[in-house]
Amino acid sequence: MNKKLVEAMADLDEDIVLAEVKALKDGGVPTLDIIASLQEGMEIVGKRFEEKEYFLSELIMSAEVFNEASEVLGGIGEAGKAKNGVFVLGTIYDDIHDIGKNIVTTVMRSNGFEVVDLGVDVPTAKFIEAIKQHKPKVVGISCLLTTCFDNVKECIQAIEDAGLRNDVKVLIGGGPVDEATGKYVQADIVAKNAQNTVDYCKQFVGVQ
Ligand code: B12
Repeated sequence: MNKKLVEAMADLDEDIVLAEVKALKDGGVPTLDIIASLQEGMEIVGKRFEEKEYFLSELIMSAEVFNEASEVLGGIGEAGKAKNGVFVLGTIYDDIHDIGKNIVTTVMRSNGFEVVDLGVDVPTAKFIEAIKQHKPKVVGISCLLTTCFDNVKECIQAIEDAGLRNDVKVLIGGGPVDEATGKYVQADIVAKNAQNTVDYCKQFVGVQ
């Protein structure tokens, strides 16, 4: 982790974040490592919000700084040829967080997956429709709100009720999601970051 970048992100110091991201990028630091530091800074933003040191305006500001930093990074990777099959991904209904999901989308595309990104606040029916239409081997559900864990559980149960659960592996991810959440919602895998997601999906589709 780059301490200066983590702290600047946590302090919402836009100028330092952008300068540091540029310096790291120019110094050849891998994009995903830079994102990991930004993500750690966002963790601290979240904690400060919980502790009422920050308010909603700071959360909004953090998203803006993160998105600007992503622009400095100039895209996380080129979309490769989609040879590894389809990955359907969306943020569960009632949740509009999409920064992490968008990173996963980009990194999966640059690793040869065709990503069908369903967006945010995605209803269960839309996941099921997309599974029937695109026949993915892996489905990803992003969830950043503990209040939405039951929605994820309901969605995975509905995939099973539709007779599709044996056809797909379900990966979940998002800040507060952990192994216990994975068990609760009956997901196959919990991924902590975009690189994990790529590794698991490659395993599932049988590529190195
Ligand atoms: C930025 C932010 C916002 C922005 C979101 C902007 C956007 N376009 O996404 C805004 C301001 C809109 C927002 C709103 C709210 N937020 Co908010 N937000 C955050 C914050 C600070 C950062 C999230 C983020 O982008 N992190 C950076 C990305 C890169 O990390 P990530 O999402 O975790 O993604 C990585 C991995 O998790 C993984 N991943 C992510 N998704 C997926 C999916 C799959 C399938 C896989 C495999 C992997 C994977 O890969 C990603 C890349 O490595 C978090 C704090 C936190 N630490 O999470 C709070 C946080 C999630 N928010 C929170 C809250 C409470 C809210 C609000 C309810 C606030 C309010 N009172 O209105 C609203 C909810 C609105 C809604 N209905 O969704 C709480 C949730 C608490 C809880 N227990 O549920 C948090 C945890 C803050 C806190 N500690 O209190 N928020």
